[in-house]
Amino acid sequence: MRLQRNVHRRNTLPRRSQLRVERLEDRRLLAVLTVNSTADTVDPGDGILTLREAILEANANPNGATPDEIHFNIPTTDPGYDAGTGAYSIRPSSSLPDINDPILIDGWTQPGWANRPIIELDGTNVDTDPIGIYLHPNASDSTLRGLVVNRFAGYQILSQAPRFTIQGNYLGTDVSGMAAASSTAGIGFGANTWDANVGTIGTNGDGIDDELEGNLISGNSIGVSLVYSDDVVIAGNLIGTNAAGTSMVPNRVDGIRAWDGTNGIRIGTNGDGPRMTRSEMSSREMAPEESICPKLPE
Ligand SMILES: [Ca+2]
Ligand SMILES: [Ca+2]
Ligand SMILES: [Ca+2]
Repeated sequence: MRLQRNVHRRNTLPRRSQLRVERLEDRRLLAVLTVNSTADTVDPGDGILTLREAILEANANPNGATPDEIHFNIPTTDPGYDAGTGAYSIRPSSSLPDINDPILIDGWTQPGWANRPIIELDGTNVDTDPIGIYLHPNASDSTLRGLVVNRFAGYQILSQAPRFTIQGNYLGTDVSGMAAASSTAGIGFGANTWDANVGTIGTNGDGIDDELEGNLISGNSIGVSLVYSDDVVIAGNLIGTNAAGTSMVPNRVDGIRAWDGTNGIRIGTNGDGPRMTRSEMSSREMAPEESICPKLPE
């Protein structure tokens, strides 16, 4: 219930905030913040930068529409590193700060990354307001890339920010991408947008890194949920399968659900690119039990 209340609160943020006039004196150079620990501490003087600290710092540095960037360079000596999986697991003890300024969180920067995400954000220990990453309406033009986000009972990712990009992530699976690692408590959505117009979930089809930009969104209750969010493209993803696309890791209720008040959704590409047919494959062939609801009745 607490989750619902908090989400409701977030969903009733004043629309005026999206129309805030940018104050030029607030513009600064973008910051690149390199996370070097899986810890969840906030201690500016300890010589390590945690993801929580990086988000706080990025929020505190208003930078217009040019995102700050959060990179990763976590050593293999970190206790969150698993040599077996090659992944680095961040297990916050409470939900991370809301992101309220444009951001690029880029898991592709972690040394050892090789075409699959190895930075895991694991919600096992988050009981209150369990959202992996939350983009506040003021965090427009943000990109969340190359992360494994799992085991949050609410949303792995919740975006209320316009012009968002969610790419190259595993949402709802373990770091191997071969098994579900979601929460069966709560609602357990993969990527949810709410009043977040214009966005890309998956590839942008520009010919650069397009295949890597696809997300794996499996093992959730609903994989992708769109609420009051117009003009969103969902393309090049694997939804309801394993990372190899060889077997099903279903989203238990729906693969993609576009709720009422959502218009202009495109699933798959417009056909003028060289490939990016994985969304179509996953929804039509690999997981035929998954449904796509274009518009639900009120
Ligand atoms: Ca620190
Ligand atoms: Ca910032
Ligand atoms: Ca691309």
